Amino acid sequence: MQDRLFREPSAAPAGIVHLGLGAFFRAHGAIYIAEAMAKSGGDWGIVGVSLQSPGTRDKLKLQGWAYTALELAPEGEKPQVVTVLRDVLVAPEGPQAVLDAMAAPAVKIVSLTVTEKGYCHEPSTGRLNRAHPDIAHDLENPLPKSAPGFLVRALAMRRAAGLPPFTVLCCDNLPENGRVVRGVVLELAGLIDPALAAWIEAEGAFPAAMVDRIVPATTAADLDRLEATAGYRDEAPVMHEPFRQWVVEDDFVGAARPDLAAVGAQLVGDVTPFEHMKLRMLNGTHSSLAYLGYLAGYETISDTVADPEFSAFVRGLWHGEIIPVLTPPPGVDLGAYADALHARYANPAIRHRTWQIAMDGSQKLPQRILGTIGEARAAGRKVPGLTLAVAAWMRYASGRDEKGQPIEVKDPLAQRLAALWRDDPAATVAGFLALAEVFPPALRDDPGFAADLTAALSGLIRDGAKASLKGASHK
Ligand code: CS2
Repeated sequence: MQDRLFREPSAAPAGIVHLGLGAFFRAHGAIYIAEAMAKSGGDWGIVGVSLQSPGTRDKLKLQGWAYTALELAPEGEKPQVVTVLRDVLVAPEGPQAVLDAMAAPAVKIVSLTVTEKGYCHEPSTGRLNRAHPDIAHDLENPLPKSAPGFLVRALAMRRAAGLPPFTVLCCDNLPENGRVVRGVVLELAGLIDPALAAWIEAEGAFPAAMVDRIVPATTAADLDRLEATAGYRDEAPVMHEPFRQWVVEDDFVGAARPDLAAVGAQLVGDVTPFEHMKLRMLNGTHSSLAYLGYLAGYETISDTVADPEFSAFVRGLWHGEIIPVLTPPPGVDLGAYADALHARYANPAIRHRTWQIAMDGSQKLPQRILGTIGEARAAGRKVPGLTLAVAAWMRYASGRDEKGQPIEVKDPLAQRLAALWRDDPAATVAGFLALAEVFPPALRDDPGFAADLTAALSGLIRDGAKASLKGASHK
């Protein structure tokens, strides 16, 4: 047995550049792509790009870009060595090298997992946030900082070189993610060079995609455990559940893509119903459990749903609030989907921290929770559970837990959110509801919602998260 994981990197050209080389992509898209190449061939090796820090690159470099993906099932663990990466670049160290990689003739696809906030858009409208400091920078400088900036500048290089554009494949948890990234790219390109925007609009492709796999952050204990069982040291493994799903709109420039269908991805004409189902049923309840579970003192999602009251609460969210206003994708039974989600959450091998999921609530709530609330209220339906979840987010964002202890709130709006907290719950609710980038007009202008949210927040402050579940549960 070798001491450290190492594989000789392949010299075959890369067909994909991936922006945002976090654990999720390495445990999801990269594995599908590696399997598709093994099955059907093609030069689809990946150049990974870290947009922020060199940590992942430094570790993977020692391993020839190889890493272990460790499947965590209730019945045991299964390692798989993934060798699909050809190189890893760190954008702040060398933005030109990233642009050159994206403009290489062999590259057909640029995929992205840069998290919700990485698109520099306004979550409630989907439009480019021109006041974003990175966008302001990228408008003035040819060497970008933001993901939209890299896409636009690299597409400009391709156009100048007479190459076709690459397909932009967004793999973040945004509704109609292809349309959103297309919108921000066209808007930014239009501000730089209207002819470039017209070319991208005519020639480009921005397929939508629904991505799904639960990937908790890797811990130091995971590294040691893997070393003990696998017999080698891997400094950058990723942890994931057995389940995976990838539903992709089949719209690629020149139809050039890995044979994803051969390895279980679904290539469809319309991803929207799959996206809605996943964002609202999975991510919506994930966030609800994250805020309420954290406030109730639970460290992980599996700990949270092991509490029978939380288990009943989340089933109530699905059956009483979310499913009634959801159109199922063709052939999908939403009740069975909910049961499968519950089993995935309960997987004790996955230590997915409530704190991790609670991150960036201001960017996540609109598509995960607020859309359902808006549609349910418009249909005259009560949604006490999701309303309680929004109140729990507000309480969490105050930065103090139920025992008065500080919470490390990670959110681009963290400071503004904390400053909205008042002694009077109605005033707190009014302050939050005024956040136009989070709350859609229909909820901002709905006095009934403000009243329900105020009642939920008052109860949460008075009784605590766990005791508040009862009043918000469905039979
Ligand atoms: C989670 C997601 O961190 C979060 O916000 O809700 O990362 C979730 O685990 C994935 O979307 C599952 O596919």
